[in-house]
Amino acid sequence: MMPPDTMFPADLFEEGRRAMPLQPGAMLLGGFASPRADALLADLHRIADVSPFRKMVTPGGWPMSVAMTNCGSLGWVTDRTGYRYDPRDPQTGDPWPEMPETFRSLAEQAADVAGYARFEPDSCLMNRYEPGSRLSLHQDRNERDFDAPIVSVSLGLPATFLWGGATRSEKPMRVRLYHGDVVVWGGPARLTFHGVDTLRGSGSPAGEFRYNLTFRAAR
Ligand code: MD6
Ligand code: FE
Repeated sequence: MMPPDTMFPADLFEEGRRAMPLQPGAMLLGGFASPRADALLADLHRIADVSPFRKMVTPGGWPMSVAMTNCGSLGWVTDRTGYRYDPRDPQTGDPWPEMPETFRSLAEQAADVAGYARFEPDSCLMNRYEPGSRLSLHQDRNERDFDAPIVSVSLGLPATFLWGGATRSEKPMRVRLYHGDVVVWGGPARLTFHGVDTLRGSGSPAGEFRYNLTFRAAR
């Protein structure tokens, strides 16, 4: 007979990993991406060789402290004219690199485990944080519909994720995100304010950057 604990969904995770709800609709899947992290990073670097990380300018004219690029059929961009999804990399003039199968399957499986079946991402925004980088509280609302969840994968240096509320003024909860952690959110949590606190260097074997992949159905 199978030992009873092989019947729990937690069996999908490696030993010692955890799944933790942040609020209804939002779940932290601790270490979900860890077994595939090397392959994800290899694909990330391959994409960045084609469409490099760059510090985009906000509509207000300030360069962001986080460097960004994209893969998939649409990429999130910001410039003086505003925020939008664009099928081309404005820097190269070419379409964004294709979303690799490693990325797509991870995002679909994480969404599924978190209760969002049939997630079909068409966009992956890739963020690169260096020590001193931060991302102020925001909502993700440039996608066409808010029915699809967002899947967010953390790689490299740990960071403190700020998990706020339905309004900007709610004091955010602080959640430490480590290499291999995945956060999935949607439904009642889809428009929750969130951000990333100033990244601190650590001289750790995780390298000099934190990377974050956010998968969306943007179209
Ligand atoms: C980050 N993430 O973790 C920034 N947005 O680097 C986001 O802004 C984000 O993680 C929507 C959904 C998940 C996220
Ligand atoms: Fe966001």
